[in-house]
Amino acid sequence: MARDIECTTPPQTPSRGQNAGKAKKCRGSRCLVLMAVCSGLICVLLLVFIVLQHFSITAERDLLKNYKDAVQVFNQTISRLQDTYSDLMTENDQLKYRFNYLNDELKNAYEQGFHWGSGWFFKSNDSKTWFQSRQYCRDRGADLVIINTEVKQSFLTSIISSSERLWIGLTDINQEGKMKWVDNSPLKQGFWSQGQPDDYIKNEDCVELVSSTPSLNNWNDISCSDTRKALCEK
Ligand SMILES: [Ca+2]
Ligand SMILES: [Ca+2]
Repeated sequence: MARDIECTTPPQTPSRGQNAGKAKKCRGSRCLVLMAVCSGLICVLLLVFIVLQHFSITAERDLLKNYKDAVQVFNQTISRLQDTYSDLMTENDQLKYRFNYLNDELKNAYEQGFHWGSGWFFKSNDSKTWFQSRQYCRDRGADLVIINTEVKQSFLTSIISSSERLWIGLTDINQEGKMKWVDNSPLKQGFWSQGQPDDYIKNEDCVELVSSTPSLNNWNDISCSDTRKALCEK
């Protein structure tokens, strides 16, 4: 303070040498103050830099930990899904085996005749005309099958071999375009193949079931004198 006063107070009657000494002293004091201020500023800046670095490193560490946790959860989920997939594949194989076994059993039963609902179904061994096939069924106390529900249509198609074409008990031989079942009831719901019945060359009055086409669209009218095996229902 005293030195500041000395530096700022103008000399009263100084000699030339005294003035030069005092000016030198003042410049030295100012340099020291300036250096101290600069040092202080550098320290503050360093402190701020260290604090910011600390926060930055802490944030990165937290982020890395969160990332590791997420990767661990992800890996655990993948592992669980792989286990579940493996179990499902095993179960799927078992169900396929079971399905094939039951399907074979069902088809064997079909070859010999089988019960479904309240009916007994069987087919003839030889291909004959519609009337001969109907007689085959009647000789055994049955008649050509009547299919009047979607469930029955789907079931019978599923059990018939995929390459078979069988007579069913439907005809319009008495009046063209008026399909009737063998019990004389009119057709209410048909499961025709696309474009059928077409009464091709006006000579198709009896109906076959073609099992190779979609289960709800596999009927076709053909000539009654064509030969097919009979699908009988008792
Ligand atoms: Ca016809
Ligand atoms: Ca036809």
